[in-house]
Formats: sequence, structure tokens, C-alpha cells
Amino acid sequence: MTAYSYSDMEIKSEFDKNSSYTAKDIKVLEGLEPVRKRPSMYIGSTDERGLHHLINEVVDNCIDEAMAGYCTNIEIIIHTDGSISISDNGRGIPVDIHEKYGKPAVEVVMTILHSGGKFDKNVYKVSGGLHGVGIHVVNALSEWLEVMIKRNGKVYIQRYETGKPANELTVIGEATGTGTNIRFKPDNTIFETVKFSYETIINRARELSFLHPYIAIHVKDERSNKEEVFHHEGGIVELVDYLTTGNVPLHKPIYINGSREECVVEIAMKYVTDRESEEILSFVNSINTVDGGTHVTGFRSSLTKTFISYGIKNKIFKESDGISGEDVRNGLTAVISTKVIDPQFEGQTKAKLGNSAVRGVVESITSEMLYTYMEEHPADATKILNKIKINFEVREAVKRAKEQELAKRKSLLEGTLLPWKLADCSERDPSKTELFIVEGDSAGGSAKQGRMRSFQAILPLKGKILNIEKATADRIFNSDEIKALISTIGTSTQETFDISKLRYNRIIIMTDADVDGSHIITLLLTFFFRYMKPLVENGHIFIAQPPLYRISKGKETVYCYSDDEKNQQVAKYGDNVAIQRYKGLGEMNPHQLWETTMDPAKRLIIKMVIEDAIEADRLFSILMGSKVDERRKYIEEHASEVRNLDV
Ligand code: 0RA
Repeated sequence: MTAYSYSDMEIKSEFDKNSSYTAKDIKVLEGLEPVRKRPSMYIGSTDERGLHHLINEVVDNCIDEAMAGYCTNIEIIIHTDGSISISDNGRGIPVDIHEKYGKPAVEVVMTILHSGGKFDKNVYKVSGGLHGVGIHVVNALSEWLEVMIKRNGKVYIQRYETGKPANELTVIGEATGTGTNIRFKPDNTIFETVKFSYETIINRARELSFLHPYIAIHVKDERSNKEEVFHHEGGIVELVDYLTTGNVPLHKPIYINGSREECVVEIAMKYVTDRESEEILSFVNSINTVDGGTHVTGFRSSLTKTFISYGIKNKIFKESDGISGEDVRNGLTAVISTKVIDPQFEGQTKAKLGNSAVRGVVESITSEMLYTYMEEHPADATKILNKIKINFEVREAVKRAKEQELAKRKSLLEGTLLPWKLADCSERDPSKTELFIVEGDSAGGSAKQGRMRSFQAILPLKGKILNIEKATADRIFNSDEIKALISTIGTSTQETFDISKLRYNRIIIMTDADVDGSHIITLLLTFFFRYMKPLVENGHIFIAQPPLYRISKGKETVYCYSDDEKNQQVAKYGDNVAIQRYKGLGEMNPHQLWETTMDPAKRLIIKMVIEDAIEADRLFSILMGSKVDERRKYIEEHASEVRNLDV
């Protein structure tokens, strides 16, 4: 729970605008010791993620101030001494004396566990479930924390050390305006790492700035002198444009909003013509609900119903057409942002909304506003409905072709659908197995000989697979390489994706360490991201790292995976070392390939994770989409990061 949360502007606030909130409204439960004893119970972990959780905790409080209509600017500064400060121009944390404790409210807020704002039905918490433990947790886990408050025309400061006040709240001068500045240094006896990541911080700042268009978030890194200001007055409409930067739009984004007692709903959506998949990004109280939930279900079902009924009414569809949700969502990018009082988060990662009432609210708001939109913009409506009709026709055609193809194969392969190229492993328990996707037949041959047949399967792919982002679904699903990939993996794709059918626990892409290899990796990752996303989300996709050099002197041989490593080894062995540079997997014999790249005991593999949904989505649209100029621009801006991608 956030310590203090305020309703959005659309719902009447429990407090009036003149600081009616006083110290007595704070509920008090227990002290801070438990937090230092078991930090993971409060912030999930003490790794990099947990560390950044501290920042989210403070920033969420600033966002609450902003949602209540009092704050327009947030500034985050990473300092060179390992501390970070977060300041805002909100009302400032209250400083009046708390009745029960006889201490200033800010001290109660900073030192007492579960001190929270008054419970009230009309309050949205920015951070239910995922963050939302309270700033006292930040204080408890900091070597020191300094708070500066501008309120009542005065500037107040107080310092804490490992959660305990180091001095009393002190007035140090006169203030114009109001606000809070919290600076803290995470305790390095608690965290595994105390190094803040600029990237992680700006990704969250960007996300928040799209979700709260009236706030400007300034992020500054004094270690590198990098800085950026995030301010998107267009809100989620701008976000939808941002996400589809590399694609060809069918129309201008459609904006839907409304509220019922239980929740506030805001949706922006847009179709593009050069991408077949659907991308729905959803948020509840500014938290990205990666696994969707009732808000997403409500949106999806309303979309299908509304488009079909409008299409039938306007004689674009026939009643008998059998248009499905998949047809309706092909090529759609949508952002759903909801605010829910007392959200229930479900699932392993707590990233799925469970409140059942939200489904109906989103459904009715979407239906109503979308229908009205179409009546007011008949040209856009016609374009979208025609696209849906084409999606449907293509899907029908693909289905027919697939059925024929499947029947043909069935008879050819005597009932097995696995591609003939696959060298399967003997183990049948998928949790123990690995699939290597290998570029080219010759490397595939070495891999087949070098592997541990019991648990490693090899699927060689011929040359480059299709560019998924540009190809139509029709072509994608008719490509032999893709068909081989899908039947080997076993889970099917998109709507029919079923993780329980996964045939291999690890799917490892193994290519040459060159430009073509990087291209194939990009294409395969795009395919997995667009069509089998849960595989990426659940950490099943890996990239093998073949060595770049083989260094030998006399009988000794070492393999090096980077230039730095090579230089170190060469220096260590001194003169007369033989250096072999590997240009491709094909230069290694099967035994060497096993030793260097496939043996779980020695190899290096990189797990693919989605750190940031917005950036991942945009990156794939840009890198693989059809807008060449956007791609060039992106690569120029991110030259060092995408150095290895040939696009
Ligand atoms: C308690 C009550 C009020 C605001 C805040 C806390 C508050 C906390 C933080 C943390 C970072 N920035 C913050 N800004 C405000 C309401 C104050 C009122 O009613 O005047």
C-alpha cells in the first residue's frame, strides 16, 4: 500500500484543497525493524530490481500528489556519491504534530511501518500490489535519507540513518511554493548492488510520462551527465503513436475514456497495415499488467462485438461471416490505462488484474465510445472494417491451405508432424530438454554430431527466415522454416498458444558471431516476440555465445568469448601463442562445438528477457517494420547499442 494516495481528478477527493489532511489521519501499526530483517518481504528482492523499487516507491508518492492535482514536476537526480534524490512540487509531506506520537507527521511517515492514509473508497492507489509499501520502507533500507519539505512558507529538513531520525525536524528558511525532496543512499549491507541504472529509471519515467500527461519528469545522471525530460501532453494517444513509429498507420489513433464508480478507463488504439500481430499494453494504476486481466478481457470482447455489429449494420460483413476476435485485433496497437480502487493482482508475477467488476465497466465504456466514434468518423470506420474483413478472408485461406498441407504431411510422415530436419533428443520430459536452432546445414551437421543426444535436439534452419514484421500472416505461416519451427516447439502461436505443449525447456539460438548471425537472431527474436511472447516472458529463449578465438600454446588451449578476454589470455601466455579467430560455427569440429558452445557445464548462453514492454515493442516495430527512415534514425541514435544488428 502506498502511504498516501489521492483520487484522480475525476473523482471527488476525500480531502478538500486546503490541506485538510492532518496527522491524525495516519494509521499506525508497527516499527521498522521487520523491514531491515526481511527486506525481500517488502520490496521483492535485494537485487537490482529491489534497489530500483525504492525509487518507484518515492516516485509513486509524487504521482499520487500529481493525480490529486497538486504536482506538475518531478525531478530525479542520480548523484555521484551513490545517493539519489527525488523532488516534486506537490503539497509537501505534512509537518504538523501527530496527536498520538507527539512527533511531526513526516517523522511518523518515515519511521512507522504501515502508516497509511485514511482508508477511503474514493482513493486510487498508484501502486497497489507491485510497489506500494510506503516510503518508510525506503527509509528503513537506506544508509541515510534526508527529506526537505517546503510547506507553510517554510523549508523543513530532517535526516535519518538506517531508518532512525538523526536529528529533529528543523526549519532552515523561508519557502516560496510547496514540495518535497527526498534524497537517500541505499544501504550496501542490505542490497547486493547499490548501483542505480539510468536506463531502468528513464524507462519507468517515460512510461509514467505517457500515463500522466500533465507531469514533466526530469531525470539527471550526475555520474555521466546524461539527462532527459519526459513530458507527453498527448498521453496514451501519443504512446500509441510512439509504439507504432516504424509502422504504416491506417488511421489516426482513436481515444476512448470514461468512468464508473469502480474505475476510470482510458484507451488509445490504432491499426497499422504493415504488421499482422496485435499489441495490447495495459496498465492498472500506472502499473504495467504484463499478463493482462479483466480490463484487457473487457476491452477485447467489446472490440469484437462492437466492430461486428457495426459491420453487419453497415453491410460490410454478413451475419454468416464468422469473423473472430483474432481478425478484429490483427494489426492493432492499443494502450489501456485503468484506475481501480483496491486492485486485486493475481498470478505468479502479480501482473494480472483480477477484479471482475472491471471487465464489465471497460466493456461498456469501450462499446459506447467506439460506436459513437465510428458514427462520427465513417471514413475511418470503413477502413478498419475493410481491414478486418481482409484479415478474416486471409485467415480462412490460410486455414484451408494449412489443412491441406497438414493432411499431406500426415500421410508423408506417417502421423508425425515433426519436420524431417529435426534431430530430436531421446528424453521425453520437456523440463529437461534443450532445442538448438542452428543456422545453416553445415553447422547443423556439426551440432548434430557434437550434441548430447539424450537431452539436446537440433533444428537447422536454412538461410534467413522471413522478416516477420513485414511479411503477412499468410506468407509467414506458409514458410517452411516457420512451419518447422512451430511444429518443433509444439506450443502453437498467438491465440492457440499453449505453454503446456512446450517440447523443450530451453530454446537456444546458435548462429555465427557475425552480421548475418545477428540478423538471424533478430528475425527469430521478432518471431518469438510477436507470435510466442510467453516463451520470451517466461525465460525460455536463449542465445548461444560461440567463442571468438581459440588460443593455444603447446598442449594448452583456451577459448575466448570477447576481445578483452583474448587480450588478457595472450598477455598471460606471452610469446608464441597461436591465435585462431573463428568466423563461423562451421570452423569448429563437432567436439569443439560441444566443448565451447553446447556443454551446459562450460558454455555461455544469454537469456532473453523483456525489461521494458514499451521499448521492446517499439524496437521491434522500428527494426523490422517497413519505414526505412525511422529505422535509420533509430540506429543513428542508438548506434552503440545496435552495433551488432544488421537491419
Ligand atoms: C502525506 C499527506 C499528504 C502528502 C504527502 C504525504 C506527500 C508525500 C510525498 C512523498 C513524496 N512526495 C510527496 N508529496 C506529498 C497530503 C498533504 C496535504 O493534505 O496537504
